[in-house]
Amino acid sequence: MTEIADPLAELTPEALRAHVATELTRSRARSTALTEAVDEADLIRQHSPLMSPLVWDLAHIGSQEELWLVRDVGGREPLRPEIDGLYDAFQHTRASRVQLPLLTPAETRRYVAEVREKALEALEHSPLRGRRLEEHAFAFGMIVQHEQQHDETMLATHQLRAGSPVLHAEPPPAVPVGGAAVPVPAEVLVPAGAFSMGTSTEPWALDNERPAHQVELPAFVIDAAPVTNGQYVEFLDAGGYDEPRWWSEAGWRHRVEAGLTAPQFWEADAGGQWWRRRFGVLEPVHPAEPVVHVCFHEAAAYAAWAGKRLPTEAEWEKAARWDPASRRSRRYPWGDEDPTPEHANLGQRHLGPAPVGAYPKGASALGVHQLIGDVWEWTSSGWYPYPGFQMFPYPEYSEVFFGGDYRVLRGGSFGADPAAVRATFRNWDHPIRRQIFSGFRCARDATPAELRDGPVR
Ligand code: AVJ
Ligand code: FE
Repeated sequence: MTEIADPLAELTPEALRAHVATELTRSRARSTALTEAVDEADLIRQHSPLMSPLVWDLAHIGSQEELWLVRDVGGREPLRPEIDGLYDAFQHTRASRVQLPLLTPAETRRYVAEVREKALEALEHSPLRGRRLEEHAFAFGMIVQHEQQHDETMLATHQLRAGSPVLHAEPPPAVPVGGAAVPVPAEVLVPAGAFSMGTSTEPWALDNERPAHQVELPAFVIDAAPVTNGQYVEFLDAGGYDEPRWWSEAGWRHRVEAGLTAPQFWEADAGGQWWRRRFGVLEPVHPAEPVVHVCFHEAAAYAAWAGKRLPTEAEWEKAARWDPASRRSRRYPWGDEDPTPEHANLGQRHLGPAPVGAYPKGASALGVHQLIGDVWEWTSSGWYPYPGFQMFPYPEYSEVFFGGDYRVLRGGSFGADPAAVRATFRNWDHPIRRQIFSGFRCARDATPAELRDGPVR
């Protein structure tokens, strides 16, 4: 059960530098598009107390880049030390950032451009080996991912923004991408046994994904696709939101206090048809698309109603990575190659999840679909370090959040960039959050009959 080789190890320093420069440029193009889509007033406005003003995210992207690439790797003096505190996520809550004396949009754009210029100089001068921070261009990869993560956050802010649409993209594919349709079963049986979870070789994997370690799991059954809007409507129609027995105690309390009646951004018309508002467009809810904008408690309640449960994080990762033929864990469900548009709905190519069955080439070795892309998937697992965890390079990315009330999400959404998603990637959030692009799939223990005969479909 060996892990795959480091995919960047083959690159010459020049090729690695070119790769990093491309990724930095691609991320910045996205940040620019997200912040040029709206006017000045919208950039500095607080669209929701859950989110920062867009102009804060942009300057914070620059601030982190300055800290790691310009000051640390580049060894340069601070460009604007007086603003460090403003853009430190730990000094100010998201709700309070709108009141800070933030840089104006024009100052912010100048600042991030200046930082980028100096970061590219640091890229020219770094040997990209030696120090662990520079080995395989890790610091650059970390900053690319950080920018892409904040771009997804800004996309969630756009979703909360009132007013007419400003973002545009091709609709998600209505037919399977890149080939013939593959029937998607309801469920897949994952055989009992050990698998390698996490990674010790993926060069840009963050500290919380490390190290690779063996995890032994009993056989279990997992949904072959995320739960769809159509399935979720059945839960609504069955009165699921009025039945405390499907909800945990904390979940029911939250359901009542927050007045939850359906996924966020949904509304029913007089005829009982569900509509949803997405990036300023009101559309009928599409029954074949994965449900999105549900919190952990809603996901867990649906699973209980369906006679199932949420998968653990380990179950999700085994379903995604374990290849019974080679007996090893892959980087992605489909293999070790980086994602292409035929594999997964990532990178804001579309402004929503694609219908179930859209990505036959993205299925895992075990036949589980759409694990990567479309929607972040809630798991039942809390946010804990793996055995052998070593904080790197700073505690505020992962470590300070361990052990809280957070739940782990896996897989990445349509708004997550390929650079910031892998089958080992771990996300986390409060169980009540649903402004993120969150959905789920269900799992259950295998029955004795399934253990004997294979899955019942
Ligand atoms: C990994 C998405 C939980 O946005 O809070 C961004 C990523 N960390 N800047 C977050 C992150 C620092 C983080 N999540
Ligand atoms: Fe950040």
